[in-house]
Amino acid sequence: MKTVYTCFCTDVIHEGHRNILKHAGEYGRVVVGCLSDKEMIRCTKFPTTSEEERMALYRSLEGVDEVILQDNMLYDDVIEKIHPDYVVHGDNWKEGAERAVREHVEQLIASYGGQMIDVPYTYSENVKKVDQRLREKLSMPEYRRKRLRQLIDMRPVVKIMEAHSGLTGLIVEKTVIDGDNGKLDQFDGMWVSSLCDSTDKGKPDIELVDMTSRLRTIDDIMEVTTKPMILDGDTGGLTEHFVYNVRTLERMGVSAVIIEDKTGLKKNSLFGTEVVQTQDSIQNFSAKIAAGKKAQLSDDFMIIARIESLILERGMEDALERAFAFTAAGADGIMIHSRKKDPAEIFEFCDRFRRKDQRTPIVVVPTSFNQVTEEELAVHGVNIVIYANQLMRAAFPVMQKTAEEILKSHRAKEVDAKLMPFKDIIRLIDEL
Ligand code: SPV
Ligand code: MG
Repeated sequence: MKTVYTCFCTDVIHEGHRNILKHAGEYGRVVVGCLSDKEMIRCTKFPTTSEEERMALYRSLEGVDEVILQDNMLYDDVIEKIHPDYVVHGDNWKEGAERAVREHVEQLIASYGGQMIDVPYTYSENVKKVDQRLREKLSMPEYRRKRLRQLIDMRPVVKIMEAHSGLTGLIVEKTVIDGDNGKLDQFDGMWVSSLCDSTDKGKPDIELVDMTSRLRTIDDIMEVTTKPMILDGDTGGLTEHFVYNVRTLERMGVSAVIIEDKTGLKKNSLFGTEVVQTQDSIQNFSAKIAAGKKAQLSDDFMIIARIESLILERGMEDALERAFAFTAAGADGIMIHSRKKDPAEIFEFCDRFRRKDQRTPIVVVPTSFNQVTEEELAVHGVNIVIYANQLMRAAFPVMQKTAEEILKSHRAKEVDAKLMPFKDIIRLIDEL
């Protein structure tokens, strides 16, 4: 009896999966692989059920002889283990980012005479509806909110990209690449930066854009995405206001707010000591964190304390003292910021913090020290890397140049070849 293998990477079974099983059954004994959580999240599919629940679901299906866990999206582990005679998959993986995976699997099984079977993908209304419902489920506050904590446990480093609108949110949500190790890769979530949110509104980053307006941006992004969101909460404002905002953010499904230990008129950290900025006292800021934690209703929401000592050149000892004090006050994570070109002070902070605290997540924003890789940061104990402003900085010069060129040419013909056709942009946008 031949062995037929197919990998499922879903929480919900629809007629497309049943069709695959039907085809598979015609070739031999059907083994279904359940893609592990850690690999599933790299393919833009976040599980809403556990590996055990998914395996039980697959086992219950007609035409399934055995279910195993697949812990490598490139199939190496299962192929080595069961040497399937056939690998069956929907033919949608012949295109897009998944193509490289298919090619890899084809090579692996060809080495011992195995064959690929590409079943025509089921593009039915019902399949579309099931996929859509799954996405909608993931966008619900209770699923989205807890996803950041889940990712911190699952990923060597959680990769967060800035989004300041529905469209940039969609870019963060949907951009998938064939990574260097042949595996698919993507961003894990979004950072709603005060700098980019303010800049997009043509305003300075001084807490002038108020919470109502920030919530509007959050909602715009949330309406069209499912990935977790970290809000740049500036100083958190008055403690009396912060406690209300914590509740609002939780209710909306935001996963974390990062507040910085500054007080008075906040200026962007990238200005450092070139402008007047006042750091809050350890006591006041600890009280703000503690009040926020007390106000919080869900278990998943995170309040992360951002330390500005290195930005304001107050020294490493001050940064560390604050980190331990803020953690003791209840902070769920520490963000350490620096505007040095070199990551040395960030590494030193992380190493020294980790000597005493191996558990509290560390967040960094490598805008200035941008030569550092995610892997190097992870070695020093960093859990979350935020790319805080790159999408906005990428778009702005191109928009400005385009405006200048149209003015110069008195028409749009000259710029047109450099622009993306609108039909390619709207491909990102889902229709109900
Ligand atoms: C932001 O993105 O608004 C930040 C990070 O707070 S930084 O601009 O580096 O201060
Ligand atoms: Mg900010």
